[in-house]
Amino acid sequence: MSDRRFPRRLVLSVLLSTALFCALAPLHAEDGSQAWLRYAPPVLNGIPASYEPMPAALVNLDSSVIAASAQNEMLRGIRSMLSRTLRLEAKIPDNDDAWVLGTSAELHAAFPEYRAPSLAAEGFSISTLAAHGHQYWLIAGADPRGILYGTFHVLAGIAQGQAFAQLAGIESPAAPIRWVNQWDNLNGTIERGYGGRSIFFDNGQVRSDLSRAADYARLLASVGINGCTINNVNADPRLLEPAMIREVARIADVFRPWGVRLSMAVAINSPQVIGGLDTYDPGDPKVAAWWRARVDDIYAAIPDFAGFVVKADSEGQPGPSQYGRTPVDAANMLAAALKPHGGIVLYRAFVYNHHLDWNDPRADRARAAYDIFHPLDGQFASSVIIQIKNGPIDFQVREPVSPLFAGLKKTNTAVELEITQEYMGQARHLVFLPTQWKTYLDFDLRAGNRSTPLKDIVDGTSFHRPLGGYIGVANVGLDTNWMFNPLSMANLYGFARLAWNPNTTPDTIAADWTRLTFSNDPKVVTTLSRMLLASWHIYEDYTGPLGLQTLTNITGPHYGPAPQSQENNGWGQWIRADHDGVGMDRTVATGTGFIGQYPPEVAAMYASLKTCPDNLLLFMHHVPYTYKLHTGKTVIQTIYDDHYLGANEAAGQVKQWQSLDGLIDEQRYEETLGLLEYGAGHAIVWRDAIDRWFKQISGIPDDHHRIDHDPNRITALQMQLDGYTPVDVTPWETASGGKAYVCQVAQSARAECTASAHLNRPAGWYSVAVQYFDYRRGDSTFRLLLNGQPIAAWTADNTLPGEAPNGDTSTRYTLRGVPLRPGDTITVEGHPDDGEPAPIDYIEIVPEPAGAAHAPNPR
Ligand code: GCV
Repeated sequence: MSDRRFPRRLVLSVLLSTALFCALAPLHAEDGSQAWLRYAPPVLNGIPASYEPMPAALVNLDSSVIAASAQNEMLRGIRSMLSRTLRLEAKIPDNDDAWVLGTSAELHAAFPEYRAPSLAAEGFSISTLAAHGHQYWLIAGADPRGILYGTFHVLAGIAQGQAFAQLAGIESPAAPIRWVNQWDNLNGTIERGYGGRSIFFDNGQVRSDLSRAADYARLLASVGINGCTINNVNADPRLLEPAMIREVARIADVFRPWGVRLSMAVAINSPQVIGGLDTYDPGDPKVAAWWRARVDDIYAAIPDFAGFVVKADSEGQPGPSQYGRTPVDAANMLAAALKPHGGIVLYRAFVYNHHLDWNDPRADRARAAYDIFHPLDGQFASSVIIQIKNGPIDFQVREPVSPLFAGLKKTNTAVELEITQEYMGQARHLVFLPTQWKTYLDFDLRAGNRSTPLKDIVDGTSFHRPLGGYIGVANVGLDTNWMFNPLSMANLYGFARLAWNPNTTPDTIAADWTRLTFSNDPKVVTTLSRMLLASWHIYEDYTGPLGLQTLTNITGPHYGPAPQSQENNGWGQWIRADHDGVGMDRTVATGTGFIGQYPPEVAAMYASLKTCPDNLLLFMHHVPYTYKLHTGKTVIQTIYDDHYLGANEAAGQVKQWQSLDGLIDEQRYEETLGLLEYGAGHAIVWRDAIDRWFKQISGIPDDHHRIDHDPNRITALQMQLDGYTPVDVTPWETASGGKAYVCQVAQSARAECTASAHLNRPAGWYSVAVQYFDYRRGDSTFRLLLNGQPIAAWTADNTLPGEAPNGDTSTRYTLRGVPLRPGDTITVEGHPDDGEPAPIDYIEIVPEPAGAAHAPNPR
């Protein structure tokens, strides 16, 4: 096994010379560690003119550690972007212009003429003031966090080439709770984390070096995030042991200068597991006393501790149901312990039975949260927030908004969004999630037959709740670039922008993030924004369209295609596909009744086939494959076509990125290109698997006869094999004919196997793709030979999530610009390694358009 993320590729041919690559080598390398805080000089149109009379002095009126961070950030950002070192002054100079940082009250005390605008908590105001014949550029916060957020706002504006006057104005956060959850384990792994190991924990302890945790807090603060839950919601009770709390306090110490409050996920059975009690019954006074004592200890070590996140009675986690108690009993008991210190409880509504009866047509996991929590509305303490996933299932590529948001009118709620791309290609596929989240946040649930969009419910407006907000499951790791894929950080940034102001458009988020992360060059901004904005729909097209959910392997790593895994088990992510039709009937009349959980107007819209949107049709209804959508096309043909469309568009994204060669620094350009090329190849795996599966189960052919009829494809079965032998693939649809071809060297005592094809293609330039399987373990090596001449070599050293040939591990290597003549022989030669038998599926030989400038080959 190797920890290398991309295949090591060595192109042996002389098809493209090294000199050409050198000539193309663009800007200096960047590693992504600075994310959107690069503070690169704003080169677009030069430095904005209004920065020329920029004050040289900086005064910080506030003595808090948070304002000290703002002051230091100001010095750092101005130095880096504008090559100016601001002069720190202890008081406002009366003989010079100055930047002035402070709370509104402090500014008013310093400048009696200053009219302090009314700011919500953590809000800020940017303005100028003329006094004593001088100009003062003011960053006023409602409080120290407001000062810090205002400072980052100004620095982000400068980075994007905006004049100070353009930044003037007032901003306040939409909601008080803007937290990230990290699902970090004490052993240093991260559940559903794709960016390396934990920045907090290692080997059962808090890391000695918390510099990445401090950097993370700075990143979070720069976009207004004010809380971070540091551990997995599948919580380890050991986190509450006294020695551990002292260690965790070190994390809180590095968060504090950035205004990020620390929170912990807790296991409800902790009193029994680590407390020595014989029960964890929330109704038992000694259990409540145990929690009170633990909470007192936490606050002694972490005075600004934010509170607890609780996952209980869910996916095997212990919960109050063990004692016949409800979530109210558990949440209110914890709230009683925390409230005297100002702490809160985020109790998750992700509670469901994962042993549902597949044979029961009324059983429906989507109903669970509403069925359990709606009857409890009004009983939760005022410092409890119910943390609800955006949809009723589990972060699928598309779901309706959870009806529970409209069902809790007397309870605080927060929406939980998943930044880490668990069901969304796990940071290997490009999926810009703010586009998806915005459709959820804008969705109007019509509670009480009036406008109640989700964003107004969670910020407390719709039902006049004092608390509420946004939780994003982030799961950054020790990887230098935080999330493995340089483009994935757009999701963390976008989450924060929406949590601050849910009316921010995805276009604005994409453009701002691109400018801050890569470049102000208009071509970069336009091209990358377009790629980001299209990506969710593209991913939906080649995975699970029409409300089918992602169709990934739900009993495995949630990554590659495995539609059958949805069915016939207790997990309840069913799509009920059979020979005649597909979709979950969730109507009240004939189905599970889920639709009846929505307020009447929304329920009516989903219940009627006439008004149910196509993109959620199969989430709400079971229909025949021949059912015609609003587009006039049948369900089955739409499934086929969407998958072809999505895979084509994923290939198009590679070309769009390549158009930025030379405009992006080399390291991030190359990393991103490698991932986009991989993603485009995997989109083909998705397309073929899902279309094959639906063709088989429906028995209805594709109108365009594309499925398994690719004229450019030669399967291993059709090649001349030397050493390669077939094995069954599970699920069958993820390989041609359900077989992979493996090189079992141990059995044959040979070092390599080959698969050859005699070609009779017209003379010309071709690209040659080899579809093979790359397990997490083993680094098999491959060579490609043209008439015996080696033309490429690569290593299968990607760390894909699987140890068998299937949709998780199927990947491709493509060599472009191969000159073929009739009668040529192309050979794939595989050398197994460490139990990975150099498995192959097929080769694909595609003519390149005449005169086309070849995209460079893998480097
Ligand atoms: C932390 C899904 C994920 C789990 C996660 C769970 C949750 O089921 O696959 O890894 O557990 O959601 O949100 O609690």
